[in-house]
Amino acid sequence: MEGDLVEELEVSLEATLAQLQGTETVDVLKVQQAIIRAAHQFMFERGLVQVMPLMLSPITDPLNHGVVDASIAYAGCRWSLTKSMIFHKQLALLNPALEALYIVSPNVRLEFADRAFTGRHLFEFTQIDFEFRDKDGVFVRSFMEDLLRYLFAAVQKDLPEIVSKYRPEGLCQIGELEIFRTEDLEAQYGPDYEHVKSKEAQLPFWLLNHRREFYDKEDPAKPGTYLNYDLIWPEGFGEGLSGAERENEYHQILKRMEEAGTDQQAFKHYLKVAQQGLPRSAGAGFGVERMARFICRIKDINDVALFPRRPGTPALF
Ligand code: ASN
Repeated sequence: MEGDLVEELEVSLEATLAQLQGTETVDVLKVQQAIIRAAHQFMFERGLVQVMPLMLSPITDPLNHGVVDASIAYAGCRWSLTKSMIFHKQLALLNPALEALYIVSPNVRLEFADRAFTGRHLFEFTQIDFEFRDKDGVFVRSFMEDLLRYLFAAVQKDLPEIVSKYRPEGLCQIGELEIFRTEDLEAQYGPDYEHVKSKEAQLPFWLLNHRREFYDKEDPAKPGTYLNYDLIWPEGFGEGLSGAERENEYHQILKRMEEAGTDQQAFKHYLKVAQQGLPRSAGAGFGVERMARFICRIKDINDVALFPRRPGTPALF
């Protein structure tokens, strides 16, 4: 599948320019701007320090699904384009003066063509990624609910015409969000549980316990389950945030890497630091484009992007 294209596409210049000049495209841009502006303000008020994004690093998120490799050789080292700054978030917290941080983080994930028409995948996107030292999932979820309330209020206040165009009923009220576990939903709805539940939901909800990357902490009280959480948008818009308490103990990281088949050599410096002691932390990251897509009820985010980045699909600009 690697390198497969959706079709042998003749990407037309006319269609590309028509999309570039579309009205909805600008609505989405304005919503994204309002989200980022309000997120900066909220983070500042809550004392999170902004860390600048990195686009290249010797280590990046291995993800829990395959993507096309995006790495280059430079200065005697192999650098990967950032898939997420998860490890940099943990490492930054080694600085005792940093207790909580956030990054407006551009990520590149060269997804395969099977994700071309999910409606929510761009192979370049921006996530607002944050991490707290010595906090747990309960804290992070409550923080995110406060942030969501703040962002929705800001978008509603700054862009009333856009909100009423796409959501005449107004943006949903965010209280304490419902919490579900993957194993319970799977038992109830079958393998497509996340999508089915997202479609039937009217409000965002939390989904706990996903089996995925080695850095999400395994529950010591219930091995084989994980202290991670996704925020799922309702109305079928699907996953909008993922986060976790982190695996920070060396032996546990090694065990999880072995289970995941991670190349430990590639992480040798990270592992050395983990051996000396990584801070206990928890955090999450949410996709800015996905939040805007939900707010504007856009079926496919790539149809309203100034510069589409549809998985497995060529682009002109
Ligand atoms: N930002 C996510 C987290 O904090 C990781 C990811 O984007 N894969 O867990």
